Amino acid sequence: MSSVTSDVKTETAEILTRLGVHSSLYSSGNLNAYTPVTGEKIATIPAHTADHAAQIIDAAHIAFKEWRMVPAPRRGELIRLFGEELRAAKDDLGRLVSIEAGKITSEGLGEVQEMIDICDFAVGLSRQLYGLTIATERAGHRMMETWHPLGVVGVISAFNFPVAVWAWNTALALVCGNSVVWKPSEKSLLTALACDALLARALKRFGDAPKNLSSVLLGDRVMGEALVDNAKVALVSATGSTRMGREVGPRLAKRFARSILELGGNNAGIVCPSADQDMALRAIAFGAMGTAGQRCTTMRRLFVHESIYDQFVPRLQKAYQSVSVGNPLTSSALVGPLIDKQSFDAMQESLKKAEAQGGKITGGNRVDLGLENAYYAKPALVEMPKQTSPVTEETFAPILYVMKYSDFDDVLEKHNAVGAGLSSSIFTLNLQEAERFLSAEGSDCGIANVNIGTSGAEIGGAFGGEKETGGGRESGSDAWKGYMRRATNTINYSKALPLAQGVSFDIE
Ligand code: UN1
Repeated sequence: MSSVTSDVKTETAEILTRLGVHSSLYSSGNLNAYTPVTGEKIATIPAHTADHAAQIIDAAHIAFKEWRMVPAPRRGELIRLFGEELRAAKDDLGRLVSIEAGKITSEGLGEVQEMIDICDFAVGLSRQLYGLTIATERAGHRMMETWHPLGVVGVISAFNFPVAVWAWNTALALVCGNSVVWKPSEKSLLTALACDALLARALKRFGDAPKNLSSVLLGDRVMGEALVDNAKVALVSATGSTRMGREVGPRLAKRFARSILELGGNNAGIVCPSADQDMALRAIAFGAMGTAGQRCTTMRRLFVHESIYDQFVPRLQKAYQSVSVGNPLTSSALVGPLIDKQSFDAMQESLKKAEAQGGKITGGNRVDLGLENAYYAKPALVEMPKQTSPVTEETFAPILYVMKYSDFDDVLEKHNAVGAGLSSSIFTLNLQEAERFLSAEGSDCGIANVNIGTSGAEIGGAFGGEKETGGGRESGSDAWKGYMRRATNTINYSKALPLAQGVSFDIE
């Protein structure tokens, strides 16, 4: 085992060197970096203090003041260069994501691709920060909207998408004229150092960007609090649990700061009588077992129509039994490790509760790879008699609760009867069912799909969800507006001063 460990550790150091991270940044300090692949410590990193955080935010604010006056298409050039750096570093950064988050190779690479995609999107956006021109009721007047940068944007990200979520926020924030301070998860510090180094390369090639345009805050929740409570931080975009959001949201609201919250998900699928079952099977397998169930968008609940239940669910069980679980660095397994023991324990706890509620479990056991501190688990499929706890809560692990339904209205109601509202999908070839699912009385989630799973969204759409998911939107569509402030401008080019609403106020 020690040779496996030292292999991973050595490879990590080699990757970090190639990505431009100096060894002094990860060879001593009070924060430990682990790999869930072997469960071993692979680096130690110095933590920032609250004083450092205040200085970093001050410096970012100075950078913002300069950056906001740089023309947006020129700001886009920085992101274009960053996209080039990411393309060149894709294999290394993807591998580092696999090492630090335990993702299988194609998902590690896919995450970096998501960064590249958002860079392309943001470059185009840098020439499209449009405002409206609006008809006015007054003669000789023009009314328009102007979009301005906001200030320092704080990004708080989670371990499970350690690089892509930062990139969604940073690419948009920077083309919109903001500076960025990032507090990554304590479980994914090395990928954060790597992203910072790659952006530094792009900044160097760019030439004249202000110093401290983008920084990383390394540490525990105190660093997150430093961002949340600092008046110079205009917006905090936070990804994590609903519990975290319940703390962050009100604190930001108290000082009238903006927030983009992307919190828990309890995403469901509905398999209707007319569904293409082969397609549904593949989509559900990826949605529920992919990334070892550690996506915000992971499918966690499944409703199957009673007329096909006995045909479809055994096929799903078979897929659960045969899915390969293994070391993502040395095998072609489809499911890698859980992030840590805490996560494995939470999974077992939920399975125990489900069993007590009449759940019938397939899988869910620990897979022994001879690595004491690594937590590999067979994904669990649990047939539930009813949607009781723990089905109604998010457990960040590969558990799919399956329930039978008979009536479409009833299943829509059950679908929406949980706190979270991130992603959802329906499998049907029936147009009425599909359209009703997407209608106002259908899915109440931020993402609603037909004949594809709940996870794996493209960057072009706005990403986020309703209710306890927090309501924020990141990534594509017009999510950029969340990173800017809108000014309504009215210009009078007449020689008179007509007042709106016909008000008269004539002084002598
Ligand atoms: C997350 O899990 O926080 O839609 C983000 C998806 C990915 C993003 C997930 N594009 O699954």
